[in-house]
Amino acid sequence: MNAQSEVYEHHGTESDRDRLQILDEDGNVLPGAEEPSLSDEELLAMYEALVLARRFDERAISLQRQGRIATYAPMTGQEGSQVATSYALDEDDWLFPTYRDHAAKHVHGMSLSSLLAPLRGYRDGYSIPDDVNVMPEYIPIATQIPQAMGMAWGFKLQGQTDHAVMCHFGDGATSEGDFHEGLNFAGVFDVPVVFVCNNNQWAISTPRERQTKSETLAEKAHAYGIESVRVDGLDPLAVYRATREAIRKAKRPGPNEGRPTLIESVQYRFGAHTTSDDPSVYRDGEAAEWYRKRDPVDRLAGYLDGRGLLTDERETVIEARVEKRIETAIEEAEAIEAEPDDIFEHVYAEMPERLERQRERLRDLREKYGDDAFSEVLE
Ligand SMILES: Cc1ncc(C[n+]2csc(CCOP(=O)(O)OP(=O)(O)O)c2C)c(N)n1
Ligand SMILES: [Mg+2]
Repeated sequence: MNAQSEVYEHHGTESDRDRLQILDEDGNVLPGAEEPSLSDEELLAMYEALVLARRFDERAISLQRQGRIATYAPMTGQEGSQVATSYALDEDDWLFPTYRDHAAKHVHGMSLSSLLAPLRGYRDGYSIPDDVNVMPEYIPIATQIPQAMGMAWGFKLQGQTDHAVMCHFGDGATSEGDFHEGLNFAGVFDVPVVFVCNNNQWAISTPRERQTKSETLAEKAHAYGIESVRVDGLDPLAVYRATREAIRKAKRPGPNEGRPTLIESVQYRFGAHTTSDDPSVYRDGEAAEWYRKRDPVDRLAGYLDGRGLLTDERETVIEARVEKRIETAIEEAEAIEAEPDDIFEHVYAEMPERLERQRERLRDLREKYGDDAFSEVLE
């Protein structure tokens, strides 16, 4: 551990500040907390989506280690918030995700295999089916914020008040100009957009305390005349309630309605930034322990158990169904033939000579050794 992480990685501090919470760390409803109005079926479906996300993440990391997919951004610890925010959307609403929002994308309509296909180099992997309102994931930090705001503003100008737009980004994104421009514009023009800041405490190796001197990220909304809410991002019911209210507010006509909201969802990135990162170099496990005790999957399980909804049999059925769905998704994604030449396409209108030379070199190598040789190297 280096000196910097010693200073900045203290547990609890972030989450001890005010935040909306419904469940305690074991999944009991806190005194005076208001549960969202979700049916038993909806709660169980949400729980199954959480289990699916957790297992998918484990499998995806393992697939990357086996050389079967490219670099992957893990989401364990953050899936409770992802699932809950997407559950709060209506079907016609739009989602602008980042590279980490696999579960949010899936809950809003992307198939599991389509989450894996682009990571296998499939050229059309990032294209979105016509009936799914999810933008391709954004890798350049914060660029989705003005774009999401723009789409929502467009809906407003066209009088399409049945659409809201939800935009995900991380704590690191709040230091980008795009964040400030997007929020300012949304505030001035009453744009029906919901900004969800997934504060997982780290932007690769930069801790949250080094990102800003602001006490919370939610308070940044104040400068732009936008309402904000700070929510326990490991409490799926609290996240659902906060997001649902923000979506309703975005769509409600009337004075002070049809307005944007900034949600700061306080989480922790349990794993590495991506499969190319080693977090042990810049942080120790202490803070993680604090958050792990509040694991979103266990907490929702505790809540369902308390309501008599989660029997052992039901758990077994859910696990089996989830395993099967992931297995099928992997088979589907691996059945798609990717064309290695495609990595050189669609970047330049006219391919520079440098790239042409690289493409020729790859073609020569493939001809000489065959594609199986490449798989062996990866194995
Ligand atoms: C404009 C831009 N600058 C730098 C990067 C390199 N980069 C990739 S991820 C990342 C950290 C982002 O942190 P955060 O916004 O907190 O999101 P998280 O990865 O924690 O979900 C950076 C700096 C990038 N992708 N885009
Ligand atoms: Mg982050």
